[in-house]
Amino acid sequence: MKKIMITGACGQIGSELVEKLRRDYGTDNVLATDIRKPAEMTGPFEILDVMDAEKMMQLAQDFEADTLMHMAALLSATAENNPVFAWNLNMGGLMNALETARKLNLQFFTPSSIGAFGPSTEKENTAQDTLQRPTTMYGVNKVAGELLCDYYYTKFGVDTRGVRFPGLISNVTLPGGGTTDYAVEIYYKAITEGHYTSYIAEGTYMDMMYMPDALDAIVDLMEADGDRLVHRNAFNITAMSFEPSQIAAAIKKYIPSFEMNYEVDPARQEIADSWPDSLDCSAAKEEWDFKANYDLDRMTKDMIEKLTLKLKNQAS
Ligand code: AKB
Repeated sequence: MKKIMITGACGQIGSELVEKLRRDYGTDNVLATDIRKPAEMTGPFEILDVMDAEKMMQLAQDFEADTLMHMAALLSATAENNPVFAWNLNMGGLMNALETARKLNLQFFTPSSIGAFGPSTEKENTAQDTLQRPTTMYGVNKVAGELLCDYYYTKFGVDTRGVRFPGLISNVTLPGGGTTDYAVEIYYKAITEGHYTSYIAEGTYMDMMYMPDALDAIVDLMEADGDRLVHRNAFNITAMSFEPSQIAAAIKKYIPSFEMNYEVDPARQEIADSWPDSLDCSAAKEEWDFKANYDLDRMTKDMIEKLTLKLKNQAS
């Protein structure tokens, strides 16, 4: 990767990915694109609606990109509220990005998700290759996306790569419209209000990962020797699996007065119930040495330190 173009650069992953790639590869070698202009951004930026195939191609060509990272997508809860728009954006955007990669011979990354599994998949230690019958529009998009990326590799030789992300937790950009968002919101509320009302029920396990591990995983996979990759586009990766009372207990270690109660949102609970409790990520370990450095306690300590500082600075 020498000249990298990113779609969805203002999103939860995109905003931090741009910063990391600019640190690693040089500011001018990373073109950030999004449908809206960010409040702050130093370095190349262009407005791009991923539905605009022509502009996507033109921007990649003008930038002389050798890599395209397609991050723009609607998350699970938003997609479920607007399935037709989700299909059009998630699949239309992905097709435009894959065609750009094919025509310009770009290395390609796009994320899949734990949402690519459904209620008939085994819940624990979910295998890399297993039954995928998701019951959400987001899941349907993710499975179709995984297959499309495989297709572009086998049919056209595009160097497509991807992971199935779990819920991602970060202290920089808030996620929007996901089912796992509670695991980010809880830290903000713990610091600002000392209290959080969880929309996910006690006992609901989902895989999670701290953003620094997610960013390292993207770069490690993109830099991995292609000859070692058997799966390419949909590697299970995870760092931890927990349910709401466990994250609350981890926060209580650092904020002893923190309290949590529950007001379950049936729509997001149904999505969470259809997803795995924990993933088996042995294929990612074997094929490109995936590892995660943050467990729940280490992440919680870092989140509370960094967020406290950030919220204090914002207030002053
Ligand atoms: C969501 O909750 O929709 C995402 C995901 C797990 O893909 N965070």
